[in-house]
Amino acid sequence: MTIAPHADTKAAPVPTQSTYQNRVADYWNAEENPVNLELGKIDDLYHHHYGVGDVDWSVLDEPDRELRRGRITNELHRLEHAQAELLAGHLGPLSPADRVFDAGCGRGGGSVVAHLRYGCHADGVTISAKQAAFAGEQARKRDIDSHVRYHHRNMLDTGFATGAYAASWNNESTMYVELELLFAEHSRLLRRGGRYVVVTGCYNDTYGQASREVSQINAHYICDIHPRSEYFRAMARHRLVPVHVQDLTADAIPYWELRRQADHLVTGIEDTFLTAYKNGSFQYLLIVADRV
Ligand code: SAH
Ligand code: GPP
Ligand code: MG
Repeated sequence: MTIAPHADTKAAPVPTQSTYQNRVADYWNAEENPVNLELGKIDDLYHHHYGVGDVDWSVLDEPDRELRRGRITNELHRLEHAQAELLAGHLGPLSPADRVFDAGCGRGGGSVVAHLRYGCHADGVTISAKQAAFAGEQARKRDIDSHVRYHHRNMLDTGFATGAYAASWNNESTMYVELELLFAEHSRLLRRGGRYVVVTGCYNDTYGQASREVSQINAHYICDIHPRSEYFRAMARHRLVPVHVQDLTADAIPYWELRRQADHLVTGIEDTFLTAYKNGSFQYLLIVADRV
């Protein structure tokens, strides 16, 4: 007797990982930064990306220290959420019958945002077993676990069904993988006419090579920030044709200006981001592409 596997599962949940990928998983299994957990607690949307848009600087005027901290936390979360909504807005139009793939899903906020917006099915993939379990628990608590699922897998080798996805994205997760392998997998998973969206930090080719600050960010997160050019080269090789490109660098700076003043949340990387953005070596980028 043969047992038909469920369309989007496979026997071995986590394929062979490199030593590097094991170290990345260790980082995310251990990560408990207040800047991520305290923001997520506000509305149970846990994001592991930064934020875009103007800061409401009046939050700093609050004289009571604890209230001021609370207002700063809320404001940073508002800016992170704005980024999640910006990305999600480019995935559509989508219908509740559609399926989307969240590559490098963290604690799961992005897939929840996409589901709430479109009613679609979502598969989020993270290399961290702890994050996948955390995100799954959040989906159960919201009672959306029939639609939003999280998997402890490698986004380069998901085992999901070919052509099954109407849209897919990476929100700050491309710097952990080789882009050629990543876009090959997105291209395989997306149906023809499907939509791919990436928000990422990249180094600016016009600067030359990676700056000291870019290298410091790499060391901080154990990642490998790619040059801007590499995105377009690798997408073109994998039938992903850009339809919209937006330089979000100027929109990304206010978030860091506020975060550096959040003494209850800082991690120590804030000034490095600001220097990198301001010296022109680093850019925050949105790319929207069609799978042709
Ligand atoms: N997109 C999420 C999380 C970004 S943090 C958000 O916006 O909130 C980077 C994520 O990439 C982490 O969840 C990490 O586990 C994941 N990641 C890194 N390398 C991966 C790989 N090879 N396969 C799957 N996930 C990976
Ligand atoms: C995740 O955010 C950070 C990354 C995926 C790595 C680097 C991103 C670049 C754009 C270079 P996080 O929310 O976990 O980070 P933090 O703890 O600093 O808020
Ligand atoms: Mg964060």
